[in-house]
Amino acid sequence: MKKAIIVGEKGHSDTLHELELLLATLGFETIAPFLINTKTITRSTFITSGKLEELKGIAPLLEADVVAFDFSLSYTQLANLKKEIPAMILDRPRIILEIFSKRATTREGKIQVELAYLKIRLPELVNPKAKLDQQMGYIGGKGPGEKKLELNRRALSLRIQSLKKKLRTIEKNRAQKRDRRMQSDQFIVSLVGYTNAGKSTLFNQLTKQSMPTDNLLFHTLEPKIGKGFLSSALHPVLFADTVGFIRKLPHELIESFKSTLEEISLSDLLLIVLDCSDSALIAQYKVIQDTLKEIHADHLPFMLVYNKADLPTTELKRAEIVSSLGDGVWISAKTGDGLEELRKRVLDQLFQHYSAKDSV
Ligand SMILES: Nc1nc2c(ncn2[C@@H]2O[C@H](COP(=O)(O)OP(=O)(O)OP(=O)(O)O)[C@@H](O)[C@H]2O)c(=O)[nH]1
Ligand SMILES: [Mg+2]
Repeated sequence: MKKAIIVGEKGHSDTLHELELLLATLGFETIAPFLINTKTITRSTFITSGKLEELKGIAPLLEADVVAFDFSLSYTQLANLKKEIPAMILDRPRIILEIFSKRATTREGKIQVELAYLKIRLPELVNPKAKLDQQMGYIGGKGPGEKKLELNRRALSLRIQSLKKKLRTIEKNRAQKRDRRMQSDQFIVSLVGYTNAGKSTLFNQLTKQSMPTDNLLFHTLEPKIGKGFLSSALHPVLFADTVGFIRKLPHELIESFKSTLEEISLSDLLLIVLDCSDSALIAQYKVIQDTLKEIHADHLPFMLVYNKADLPTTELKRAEIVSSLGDGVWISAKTGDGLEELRKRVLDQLFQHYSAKDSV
């Protein structure tokens, strides 16, 4: 397993731990944190020259393969760090992009990732002499499209145009499917939330499908829709499993995935799936709210689903969570506990909001 040093901000253990999970998803083991003070960041190397000296010494000593920054670095900063430190240098957007690139399976997903990739790496791609040398298979090696490209700005912008065009065609098809769904009078209930909260596990329970689930971040990339019953006497509703949210999701990725994400805004109800065993729950909820706003889905009726209730949380902790975030249904998607109550509450909410729509 390759070894990583993670560079993060003092006092931000939650996001550092998350970076560790992101790296683990890529098969890197975190061997040491390296804490810095962001009040002193510099334009040329991000960290101060003193910190850089320290890092230059530590990286080879610990035999680190990677130095991963829990920040977004400019191309110049990355290139300068690369010159000084004998290890692969990565920042958070590139790590997330790398995971997305590994997860994309549909044609649309692949195009969306390539678009984000080209935008993020544009400065270095058009400047091949100063190119950051080989990093991971995708990010630092040959990216999609890069093989075929003359690395010049004109070729790149042509490639970007052509990808956008392809994406528009796929989007049109998807819009048609979606319109048919909207006309079918079936309710659409979307499962949204932070990555790894248990959305796919819950989706599988509700729809009897078998979406892959794993203790990895961004396991689900492309949305999936499945039928499920709220009561045996009623019509099915459509449940949608969606890509998880995360803090500092690269803007280029949100842009590329916007059309997929915006489908969430056409739901009749959102189930906000929360991992109640995660100590960063409250910060995660804030990210969920911000992301929903960004994809224009913050006006929708929603219900809080406190998942992983089988894991230990004291009653006091539960009371604290509810007083900070609000009332919700406590479930375990893993054991199935609380799912009957959840179905009942979903039904009630749909009735309450849409009693005019007569399919339930
Ligand atoms: N203990 C416990 N673990 C759960 C529960 N629900 C999900 N998990 C575990 O949490 C991990 C993530 O579950 P997923 O369903 O893949 O989560 P997700 O929200 O779809 O994650 P991404 O698609 O990666 O964003 C898996 O290891 C699940 O087995 C639960 O109720 N209890
Ligand atoms: Mg999932």
